[in-house]
Amino acid sequence: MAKELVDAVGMRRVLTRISYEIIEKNKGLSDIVIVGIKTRGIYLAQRIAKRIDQLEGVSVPVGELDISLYRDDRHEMGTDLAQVNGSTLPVDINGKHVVLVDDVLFTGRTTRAAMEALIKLGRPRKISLAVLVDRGHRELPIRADFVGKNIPTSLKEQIRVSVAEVDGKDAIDIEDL
Ligand code: 3GP
Ligand code: 5GP
Ligand code: MG
Repeated sequence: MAKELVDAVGMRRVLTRISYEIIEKNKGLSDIVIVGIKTRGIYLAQRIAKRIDQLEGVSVPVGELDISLYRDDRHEMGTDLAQVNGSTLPVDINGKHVVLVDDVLFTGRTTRAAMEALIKLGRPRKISLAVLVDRGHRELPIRADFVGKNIPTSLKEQIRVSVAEVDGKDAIDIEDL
């Protein structure tokens, strides 16, 4: 059974807050590139960029990374391999501050793979991480700089992130596996 934790209005507020935090920590915004991770992170990245433009009048470039997690058949921790399938980066990331955006931060393996992909593409001055939800259970020493919601979960639960562009609505739900 799914339980809604955040509705569309709440999600807009969270993304607005993250946008303000990115603005606050990056005076000028001139060397920022926002990079969304695979499906839903891409739409969240686009929304943050749009909000920053509305608030500051600065058009921040948005790129995309496609990272897949290959799981062993057993659904256990420590068995995922994160692999990069593709990327579209609008600008050279050398010397830039890249803000990675993902929907859910869990073990940290996706973020690690994303950082490796970025470093192969260039030498960013800095990499930050923004996530809509941190559900805990890290397996690597990775943390997010900008967190929408901290939602502690058990391994028997999962977070469902819905975005209007893909799912027809905006919401964050928690459900039992
Ligand atoms: P996303 O591509 O928008 O991030 O992995 C495919 C989808 O399944 C993901 O959408 C994600 O939202 C959802 N999902 C739910 N639980 C998990 C999980 O534990 N691992 C991964 N990789 N995806 C999950
Ligand atoms: P990690 O690599 O940190 O284990 O997992 C992060 C990636 O897996 C994110 O891209 C996210 O989409 C997906 N993921 C992991 N756990 C969940 C979850 O509970 N809900 C959703 N929606 N995605 C998850
Ligand atoms: Mg994701």
